[in-house]
Amino acid sequence: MKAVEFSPVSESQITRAIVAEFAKEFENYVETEVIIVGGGPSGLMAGKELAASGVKVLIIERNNYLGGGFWLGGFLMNKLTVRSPAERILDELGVPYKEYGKVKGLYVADAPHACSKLIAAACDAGAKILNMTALDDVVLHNEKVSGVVVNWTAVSALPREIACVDPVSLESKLVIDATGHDASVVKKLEERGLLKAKGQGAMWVERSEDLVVEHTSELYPGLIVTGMAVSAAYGLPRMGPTFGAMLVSGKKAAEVAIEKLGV
Ligand code: 48F
Repeated sequence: MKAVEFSPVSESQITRAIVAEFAKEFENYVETEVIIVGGGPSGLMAGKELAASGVKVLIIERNNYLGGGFWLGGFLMNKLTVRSPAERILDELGVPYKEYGKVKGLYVADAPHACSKLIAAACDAGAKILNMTALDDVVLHNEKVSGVVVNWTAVSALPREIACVDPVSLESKLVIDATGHDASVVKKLEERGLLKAKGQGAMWVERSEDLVVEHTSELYPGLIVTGMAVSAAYGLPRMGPTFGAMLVSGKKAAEVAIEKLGV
């Protein structure tokens, strides 16, 4: 290999590049059309679809990594499954998969491959991401969810006595709860007696996926639910390690948002 000479850039220039670009983007996204809380399969899918339709969309994720439960099929095994017709979304994302043995309509794909393709698709479409950022609360104007209150994950993870740092607010026309089983945004409304989440039901794969998609909707003015947050809100059965409904529900959440925004 020939000697490689990198451009002569100093430490301070690198720091300035990070700070300046982050601040510019953050300032731009302090007000946005849609905020998605949770960067798992349903949130990423909703973000991709919204951004592809020209909607200004920000995904908030408390972890450093995106993808939620989509990196693993289940039980620490990195093969994920989808049931028909969700393989069409794998086609759209360019994820290779195969039908499992003689079980018609059950497809298997490599989870890291599928997850990285979905993350790339959301970014390529133009969705912006704030990772290491945790939901602290909702912004509520005239009984409508109008944004989120967030803090750095590192700050929210520390005990109150040593991290008394006020969070900041981001305004949006709509918020999508894509926080999975936690249904974190829904819980903020429940804490105030504004709605009652039914809690997740027991496992029943055959019913669960259709029901999650069917119930993907605006749960409270300004708040749309998608993915497993739908199950937690409506008391639907869980589905375990199969992901078709997460992808289809993310698509439907984007459609609901687009209709509400009148785009
Ligand atoms: O859990 P997650 O993958 O939710 P999903 O999109 O998909 C569920 C499936 O993975 C699986 C299943 C069915 O296939 O049962 O579990 O509904 O992704 C949720 C994301 O939200 C983030 C969390 O780190 C994860 O990446 N999240 C959760 N609470 C918060 C949050 C919060 N308070 N603030 C920011 N991010």
